[in-house]
Amino acid sequence: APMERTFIAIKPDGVQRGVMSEIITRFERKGFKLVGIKIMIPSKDFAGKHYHDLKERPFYKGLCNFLSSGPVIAMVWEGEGVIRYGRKLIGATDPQKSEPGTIRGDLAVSVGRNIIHGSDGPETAKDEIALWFKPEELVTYTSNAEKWIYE
Ligand code: DAT
Ligand code: MG
Repeated sequence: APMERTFIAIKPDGVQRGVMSEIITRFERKGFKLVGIKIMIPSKDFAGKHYHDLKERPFYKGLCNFLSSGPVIAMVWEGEGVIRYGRKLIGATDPQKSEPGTIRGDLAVSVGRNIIHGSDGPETAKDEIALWFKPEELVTYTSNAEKWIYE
């Protein structure tokens, strides 16, 4: 898989529950590289933009209100296959259906409080990174471990 970037956010429930380091650790241990990170409280309008694909869903308003209810850790992670594999690390949308071993499977119980967001494909990754980060907020660097992670 080619080198790619994905947008990952720890939602207000994940921040409040004190699992941000646990989540970062899982991406880091896998071998993915953190290239952007910040903490912010998104406005409702901003949350609406982030979730615009779900505008017609009955839970849209509640979802946007929730995302803007407290601090969010916004991140960009880089690596081969990170978009698809990031979703694997996160687990199914409904934590009742997420496998044990996944972030939602291990750390969450209900769909409206599933603690983390991850881009679902190359297009959304591109759009979400552009929405949350200015280009100069993302860093390009070589990790010392890279030669031990990639052939
Ligand atoms: P994901 O976050 O796994 O990409 P999604 O994009 O379909 O899932 O939905 C975005 C978020 O909306 C999801 O993380 C939690 C919330 N959500 C999804 N389906 C829901 C439902 N049936 N009831 C309440 N909230 C829901
Ligand atoms: Mg989604």
